[in-house]
Amino acid sequence: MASAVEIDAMRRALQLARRGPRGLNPQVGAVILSPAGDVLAEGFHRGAGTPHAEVDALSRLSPGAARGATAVVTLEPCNHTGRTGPCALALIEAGVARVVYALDDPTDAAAGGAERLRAAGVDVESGVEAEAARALIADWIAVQRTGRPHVTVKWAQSLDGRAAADDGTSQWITGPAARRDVHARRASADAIVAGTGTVRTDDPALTARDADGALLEAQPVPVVIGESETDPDAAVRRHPRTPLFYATHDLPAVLADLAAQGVQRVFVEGGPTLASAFVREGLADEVLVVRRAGPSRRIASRPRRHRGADHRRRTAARRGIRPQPRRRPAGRRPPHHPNP
Ligand code: AOF
Ligand code: ZN
Repeated sequence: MASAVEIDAMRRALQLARRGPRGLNPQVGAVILSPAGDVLAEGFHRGAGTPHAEVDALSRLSPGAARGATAVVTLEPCNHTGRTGPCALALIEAGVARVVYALDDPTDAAAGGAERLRAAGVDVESGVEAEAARALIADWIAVQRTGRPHVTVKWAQSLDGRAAADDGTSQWITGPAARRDVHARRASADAIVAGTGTVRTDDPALTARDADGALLEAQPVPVVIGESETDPDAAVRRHPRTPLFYATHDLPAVLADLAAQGVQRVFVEGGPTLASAFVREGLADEVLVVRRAGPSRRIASRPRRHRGADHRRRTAARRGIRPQPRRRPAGRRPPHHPNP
């Protein structure tokens, strides 16, 4: 059982973890406690290629100072040599007597640290504050599982059900409340995606702003997908971060490449062509439908009346045309009857 002091230390380690960046590696924090329960050192991971949280904490201690200590870490100490060496070994070599961690490492490459520690005689306990630790790195865990970032598609729809006004003025399709919400969602993404068509017609800045229009500090990277060229003067080229251009329609390949660059969450902003491509290809984890509606007036959606075959036949007869048979979904074709 973890002691109250260890649980407190884990909460502190979670705070430390949040100081690190989202990216290719998970955010991880560590606290080293003396046998009496005093904090000896703290550490956190500052991103791929830099020391892991445990090693960062140990590096703040003089040699031998961690002998008999307890290491409290938000993720199972790794067991592999990646960009850095195995943390399990570093803890063993420092003489740590006990390790308390929150979550098992979900990757095949790095897992096994707990076993290695136990085999070396270290007392190991897992699952402490696991839910908070999981919530902190949920997006990173999902990327490990799926190989691509989480995708939210913004689906702008006017009240007549169309995705954009015919004159291309689609940037005003949302009400003020919806625009605020969209900015909040932009800011919580790691990348904002738009198609070349939208960049051409709407010239969006693809920046995250506050209610007064001021740039927020954290800016997701702008991503432009499509084969038509982007104007050298396009607003997106003045974005505080260098935009990524993908001259392709291969969306899974784009997402895999973004994941390989540490992007965990993308927000697909525009426009209707790109949005429907993400949805059609089954790549949308979440669709955000925003509609033109005043801030105080709620507009209930009116379900479309389902019109049966009779209605279609009557309408067609009135217009003097022969109705086309409705296409059946694939795989549900009627048995084939050859002509006698
Ligand atoms: C830890 N402590 O602070 C972190 C861990 O390529 P590397 O060497 O940076 O290893 C990255 C992997 O290590 C990463 O995918 C994850 O499994 C684990 N991250 N492990 O013991 C840490 N950030
Ligand atoms: Zn490690």
